[in-house]
Amino acid sequence: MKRAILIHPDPRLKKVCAPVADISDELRALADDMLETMYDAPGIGLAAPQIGVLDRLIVLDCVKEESAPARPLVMFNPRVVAASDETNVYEEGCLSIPEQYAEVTRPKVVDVEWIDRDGKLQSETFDGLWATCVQHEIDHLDGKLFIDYLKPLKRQMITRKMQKLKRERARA
Ligand code: K1U
Ligand code: ZN
Repeated sequence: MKRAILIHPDPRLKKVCAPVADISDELRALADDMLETMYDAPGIGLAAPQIGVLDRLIVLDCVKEESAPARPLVMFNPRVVAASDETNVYEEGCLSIPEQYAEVTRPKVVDVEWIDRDGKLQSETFDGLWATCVQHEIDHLDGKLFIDYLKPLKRQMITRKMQKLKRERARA
């Protein structure tokens, strides 16, 4: 089932999410809903707080080529265990901040550990767009948005645009 994506500013997007204890069928169904919502948007990632669920759960699929097979990843309790000194600048977007983009600098390569949908501990090294996206999604679990990396004036400008967008959507 497709879920509604929260738009910034929303207090739920500023909360630190709670770790999940056991991987239940209910959590697996939530992950499936998040993948459906992400692909429909379309996006390359989604974090549970973006649909109002304050659990440490993210999904991502950064395969861009139409001809390549999809690679949906579901990560419970993901954490960056190592990060490169080398950084990468990427023009990021966010499904909770539609049509706003800005350059963010992050470690280029990260090692991430997480629990998969079968309850198994996984780890992988991510580079390039995958590394940017997984860091962006883990930030969501800590109540952090990509605009928090920007100068206050730019962040305020984007926040005001989103307040206006929300007012317009509420009227429609
Ligand atoms: O977390 C989110 O809101 C999803 C976000 C992830 C992200 C994008 C760019 C850099 C870091 C993280 C998005 O998916 S925004 C949409 C987007 O980037 C995209 C949409 C369709 C095709 C390709 C990219
Ligand atoms: Zn986002």
